[in-house]
Amino acid sequence: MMAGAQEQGLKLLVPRSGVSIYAIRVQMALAMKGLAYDYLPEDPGCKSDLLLASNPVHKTLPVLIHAGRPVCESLIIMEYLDGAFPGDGASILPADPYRRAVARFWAAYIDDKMFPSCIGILNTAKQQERADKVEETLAAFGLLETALVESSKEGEAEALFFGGVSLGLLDLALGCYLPWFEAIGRLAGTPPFLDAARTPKLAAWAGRFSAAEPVIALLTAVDKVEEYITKVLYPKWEVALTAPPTN
Ligand SMILES: N[C@@H](CCC(=O)N[C@@H](CS)C(=O)NCC(=O)O)C(=O)O
Repeated sequence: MMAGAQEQGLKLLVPRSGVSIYAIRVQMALAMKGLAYDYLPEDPGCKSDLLLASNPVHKTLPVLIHAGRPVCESLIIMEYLDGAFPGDGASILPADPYRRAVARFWAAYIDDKMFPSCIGILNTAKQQERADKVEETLAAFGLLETALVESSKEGEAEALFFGGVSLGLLDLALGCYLPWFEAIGRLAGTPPFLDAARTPKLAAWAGRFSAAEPVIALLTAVDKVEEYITKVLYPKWEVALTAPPTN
């Protein structure tokens, strides 16, 4: 148990692998708020009674339990932490309602469209399908470059992050994927998706994000993600990873 966890009554159920995008973004949010919690690693292949009782609908991790009440879905957990602990640490959501709406919009886009396109590259041995997924992924990076430029127009002149001068919801939501984008690119043999020539602002943001507190201590190493994809997720994508691309 981490110091102070008992007073807050916070427990976090996470996958044992340590590479979960969704768990890590919540851990970053907890660190930004300065909140202590009990860290409860789970084996997703053997779901505990606590997980099944806490998240009976999706049965996924992470789950936050606050004073005995479960909160599910990583983006919702991050928002909950901001609302439930307004006076603790840094704010995660922008104060301005419009910026909040924009951050939520892009966070949902990244989870629902951008990452599925990217990981979809490994999910097919068909050359055309792979090329389409690469194209979709690059287009998503282009859209986020524009979103970053737009968000800096809305905010402070010195904006370094989507959240402005400090990290916010969208920074954490996107940033947790950085090692995954890199690992997928390596495994698929594509040029890096994040390219300083194509998306200069986003590339610079990624550098700042990866070096920021509390990200630096929590961001997964690319090698670890690559190993997880090949060793744990590998059976699912055996064909795609072993067969040469076909038409
Ligand atoms: N949309 C969910 C995604 C959570 C998710 O996919 N979690 C994975 C681990 S990273 C999981 O629990 N997988 C086990 C399963 O789907 O049964 C969130 O943001 O929390």
